[in-house]
Amino acid sequence: MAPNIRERTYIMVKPDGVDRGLVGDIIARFERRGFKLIAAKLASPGKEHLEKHYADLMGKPFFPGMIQYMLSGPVFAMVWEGLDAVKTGRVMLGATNPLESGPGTIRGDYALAVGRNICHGSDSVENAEKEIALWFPEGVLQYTRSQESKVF
Ligand code: RTP
Repeated sequence: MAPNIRERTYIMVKPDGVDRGLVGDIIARFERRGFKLIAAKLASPGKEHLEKHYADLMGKPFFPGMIQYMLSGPVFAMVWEGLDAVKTGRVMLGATNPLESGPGTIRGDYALAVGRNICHGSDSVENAEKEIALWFPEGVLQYTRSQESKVF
């Protein structure tokens, strides 16, 4: 099967990442890796929207605190496209618990606490599609970069 160079993932800088001025660094990491930015915006989602995003975790003991954290300031929502974007995006983020994240990953470089772990990344292609539809109901851009057709 031909490699899917159009796989998409939803990446979101959480309120602590925006507050600490890490948006530019996180964008730069995905750009340098070779992914293509196809949507981005600063947003202040409400409780209902966040509960939809984290619906799978409803009922977990940390859920109310996590929603409060996500409501504490704006988030920076992005869609990145490229080969293996979902899995590679998760590798670039590091483990959910920053203490288990290696250096060179976003969480491994900038975070210590699971409850303040800087960034979200979709965990499957199916969830990526759902999250992109939830955060970008207006749609995303389609364009071709000059070098991408020569890479594969
Ligand atoms: P995310 O959805 O934010 O990318 O995180 P993830 O897939 O790596 O981890 P997940 O299990 O989906 O957890 C979502 C977010 O909930 C917070 N959390 N707190 N024990 C705790 O206090 C705890 N466990 C999870 C984190 O912010 C985590 O990213």
